Amino acid sequence: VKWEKVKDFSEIIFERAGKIAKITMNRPEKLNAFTPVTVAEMIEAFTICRDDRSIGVIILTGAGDKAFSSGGDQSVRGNGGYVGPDHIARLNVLDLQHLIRIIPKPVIAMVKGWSVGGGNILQLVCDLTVAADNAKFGQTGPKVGSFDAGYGSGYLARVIGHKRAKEVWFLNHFYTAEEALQMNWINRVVPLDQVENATLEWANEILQKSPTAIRLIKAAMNADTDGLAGLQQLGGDATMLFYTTDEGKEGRDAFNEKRKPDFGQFPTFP
Ligand code: 2NE
Repeated sequence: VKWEKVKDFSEIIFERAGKIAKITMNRPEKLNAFTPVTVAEMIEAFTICRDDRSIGVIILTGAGDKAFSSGGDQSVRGNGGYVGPDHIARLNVLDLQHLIRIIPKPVIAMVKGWSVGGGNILQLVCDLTVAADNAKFGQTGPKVGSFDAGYGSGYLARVIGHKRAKEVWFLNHFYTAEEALQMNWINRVVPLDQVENATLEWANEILQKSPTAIRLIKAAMNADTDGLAGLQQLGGDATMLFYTTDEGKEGRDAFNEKRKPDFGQFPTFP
């Protein structure tokens, strides 16, 4: 596959090949630990993917073979969050997690090497995970004075079960790709040299399916775990579809034409 750069960034690489976009955290010397800049760039790239109708699937990965991501860069952790060039301490990775949940297109994590801390939560919130056989997964927060009490714990418990999620967080062990697969933490394990092909194979299979069906399935599954915020997303999708119907347009047109709407002309389905 031939990747073409979409836009220049300093701490990520943003490319596409046809309808597939690839966002790569690019700080391999720190095992792709993220700073506020890395996260802001990822938010921008995901937002471009969201708005671009010609992109159907997004792959999130890390540069090199040693790591997907080792989480928040501890060397820029200040008082109350991670500090970037604007000197503001922030946890903008939480906004990125939410964006990955609501973006109405499948996001596939392609994991090579370490998937740790806040980096592993990014893998968790992706819709699917394809891992290389050298991948290792774990949460280190309590070792380094941190934790993720949002998706990192509640959603992790939904995915791998409460006992396992507490084990992960209380003991901070690392798990091999095979072990993570057994725990239903990830979807698929392949040899390292085949991980990109395997990920692309799934992305291309998904691209053959109805994007609206996939969008609604993603929103419905997330609504089950995301409470009102999830229902808002699913409800927004219902509104979007309703806007495309003659019944929806009748309400808009009647208002603009200063007449009474005639909704009686439309069928009600059982
Ligand atoms: C991942 C792990 C176990 C790998 O160990 P190893 O021995 O294979 O590599 P090494 O030598 O530790 O790492 C290579 C270089 O990357 C840096 C290291 O300091 C080292 O740099 P040099 O000594 O060569 O200069 N590096 C690795 N991870 C880093 C990080 N997160 N921040 C800054 N530099 C990092 C091992 O590297 C490890 O345990 N890393 C730390 C994992 C961690 O605790 N991450 C933060 C969790 S908290 C979080 O992410 C978070 C959250 O909980 C809530 C909200 C937002 C974020």
